[in-house]
Amino acid sequence: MKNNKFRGLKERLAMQPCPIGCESKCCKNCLMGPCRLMNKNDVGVCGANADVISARNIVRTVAAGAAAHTGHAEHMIDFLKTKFPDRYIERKAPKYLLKLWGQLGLMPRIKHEHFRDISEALHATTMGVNADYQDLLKMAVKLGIIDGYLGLYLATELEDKTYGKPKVRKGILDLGVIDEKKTNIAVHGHEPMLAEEIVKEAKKHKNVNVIGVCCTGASLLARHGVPLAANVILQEDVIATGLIEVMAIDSQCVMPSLVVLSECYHTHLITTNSLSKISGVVHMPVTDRKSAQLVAEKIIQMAIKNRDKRKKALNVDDRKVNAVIGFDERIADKLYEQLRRKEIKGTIAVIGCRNPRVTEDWISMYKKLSKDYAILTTGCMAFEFGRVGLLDGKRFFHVGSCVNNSRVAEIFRIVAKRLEKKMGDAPFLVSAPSPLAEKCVAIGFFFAALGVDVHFGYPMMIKSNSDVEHFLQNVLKKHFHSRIFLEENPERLYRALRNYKFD
Ligand code: BF8
Repeated sequence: MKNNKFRGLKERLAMQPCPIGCESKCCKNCLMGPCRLMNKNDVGVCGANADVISARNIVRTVAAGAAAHTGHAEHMIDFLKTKFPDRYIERKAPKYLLKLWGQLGLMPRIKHEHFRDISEALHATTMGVNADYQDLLKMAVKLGIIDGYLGLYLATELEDKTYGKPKVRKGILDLGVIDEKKTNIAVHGHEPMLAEEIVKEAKKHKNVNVIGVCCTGASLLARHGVPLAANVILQEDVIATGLIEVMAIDSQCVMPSLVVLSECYHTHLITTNSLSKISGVVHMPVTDRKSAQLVAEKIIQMAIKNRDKRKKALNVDDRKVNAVIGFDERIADKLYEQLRRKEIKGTIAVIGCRNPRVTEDWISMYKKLSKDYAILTTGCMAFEFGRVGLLDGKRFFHVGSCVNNSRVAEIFRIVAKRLEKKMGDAPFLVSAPSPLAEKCVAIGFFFAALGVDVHFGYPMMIKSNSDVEHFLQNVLKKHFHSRIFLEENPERLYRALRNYKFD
């Protein structure tokens, strides 16, 4: 059914976020609520105080993020019909961390059993189960470890084995990579199994242009130099060019708004992951390499046919920017040398989403900081640096998609080892100035568990002056040498980092 009442992202943003939810003082874990704590000593109907509510919300957020990343790895395992690796975390993590996590009771269960840890986090946060905010936050750290190793590391490793490692080369990005003269197929999401087949198949057709969106796009850019059209906030703009014949969706960060929008144009939306169906959208299941290849062929034929249906009035955008892309852990040695020679003070990984609620100019702040620090970047933030021409491969390094934050963790691990330090004592910071998805919070907890300080630039449930904040700063510091902190003002973070003393 045609629906011409499409309201774009900018219009929808007029709906203000709930200020109580923003501070994580809202609980809807049972039907006596939702309870909203307005005053200092308020408690919910069940008696849960602000710290318990906030900690429960954090645990649920990290559990959801970890479920998405470990789900990504699991879908790769199903797709490849391969086995879940044995003792994966034990083989990947540094020994001193395994010892520490063991002492603190944070070692995830082995093999597939980590899904039980995720389900138990949901159980623990249901009404009337765990009301110890410290214990809950410890659970969030454990989920972070699960997210990092059994999500980010495992997904990246399986993808690298199947599709190859990235290569340092020139790439292009921004909406102008959509080519008016060609048949355009957008691949959008995070799990690149179908997109990889589409890229392969498209080589047989001279006039087919494959372009990436979000992290499926970032991974194709890093591995094969496939042009990247958009990050999360530009996904609607991709369709609004009127030049996209098919958008093939796999999973995660896909706005449901695309359905109504695509009806305004000739674009066919196709979902392909059984978890990620959208009502009103044709579903073509991709479950293994054979089905991926067949669906890829079908989609290309469908796109070629659909090109004749393009409407005349098109919002063609010709912005496109060159970038140096395709970095991975192989730059660790170079960063170590730069640190040793005191050419840089440290390494900052600017990761995560581009939340349209965040209007501060973080990019200029990091540009200034890049005089003192090497900047690694992934996901939607990497796209933001690319758009303004900062991905030069000299001070700014594009390290791929969000699951490729495992490459950041590896770089940190290798550099710290060469410095003969623990990661918690090396000059590293992870900064997510504009988080949007639960996955981004899970990644933050992973790096905190590794001992790396983590900055968030948007109030992802970290309320100032609370016991939760105290835990995330001081208790983490004591055990891991890390802290998770909120700073919404770029200038303040700049001043703090310029004179930062890494201990
Ligand atoms: O995994 S950065 S909005 S696209 S969640 Fe999503 Fe956030 Fe973008 Fe990729 Ni990552």
